[in-house]
Amino acid sequence: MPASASPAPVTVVGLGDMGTALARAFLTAGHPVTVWNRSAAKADPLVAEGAVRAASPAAAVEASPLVVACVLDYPALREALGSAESRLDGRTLVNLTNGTPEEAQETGAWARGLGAAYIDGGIMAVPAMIGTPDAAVLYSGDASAFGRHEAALRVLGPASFLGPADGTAALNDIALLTGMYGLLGGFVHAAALIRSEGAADGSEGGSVTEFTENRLLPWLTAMTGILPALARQVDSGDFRTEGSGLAMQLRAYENFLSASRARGVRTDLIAPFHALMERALSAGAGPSDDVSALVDTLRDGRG
Ligand code: FVH
Repeated sequence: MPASASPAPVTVVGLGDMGTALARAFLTAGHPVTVWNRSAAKADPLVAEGAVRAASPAAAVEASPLVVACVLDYPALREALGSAESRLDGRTLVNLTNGTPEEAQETGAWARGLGAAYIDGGIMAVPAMIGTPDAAVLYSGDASAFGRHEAALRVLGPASFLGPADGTAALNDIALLTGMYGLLGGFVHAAALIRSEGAADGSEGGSVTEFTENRLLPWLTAMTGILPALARQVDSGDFRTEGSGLAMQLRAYENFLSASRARGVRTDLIAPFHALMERALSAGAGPSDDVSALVDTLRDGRG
């Protein structure tokens, strides 16, 4: 956007927690904002802040060259925009709804078939972070449409364009979230172990707060440092480690399982990793390979 140009009109479809935060960020940045939500009352606070309430999805789409949608899921998106199909021609649809790469591809084909440019996105933020430097948003799809609307999209937070394939942003979004849930799963299991302390004699379990602040956080923070080396092993196919071979890790992991069982802590979260290590070793991974070798074993599950 040239320095002198005024912010372009934006339509936001879907005013749940996230859609409301998106619309508010556009308003704060001075964009004329038109909003539509299935439950119309959710637009009231934004209208009080200067947004225009569209009477229908079609009117919402017609109002702006840039339509940002953020609803529960892709079926909801198609339901929301179904009656606006004839108005999408010439518009850019930026879909920030969480979904699979396959859904992104189908939706991209649908939007292009209606004459719209399509950009799919993944929001790596909670609503309170929108409009701040902490709100990373991933995009992929129509590169020239992204270029045309980049200034507006940067209002939401730092924007990364990952390439022309509709599904790339969704795949990266899901990979990042599965990485996060791995971390959360590890926390849940570790906390259950700490709470189990003293359970046999009926006394109160250990303090998870004390454990987390003094030991878990420093440990995990230090351990994130090994990820780039593991990533290089995955990319190169050379999984050999100088420090922590799979055979040693498998033996230690057996202790994690027995100590958990002895304390009545379910192993649902950690047992699959043990099974994967066993599978990798019996499928030919070397005893001195690192856990990076498990990536190939996991990918055998394709199809
Ligand atoms: N909130 C978050 O922390 C995360 C952060 C990362 C990205 N996610 C994804 O963003 C999408 C929307 O999430 P949300 O937090 O806004 O979700 P809700 O507050 O539950 O609002 C849901 C909106 O979807 C509308 N909606 C649902 N079904 C339909 C439908 N069939 N037709 C039209 N609209 C529909 C709903 O409308 P209403 O119930 O108010 O009438 C809300 O506007 C989501 O993909 C997250 O995974 C958020």
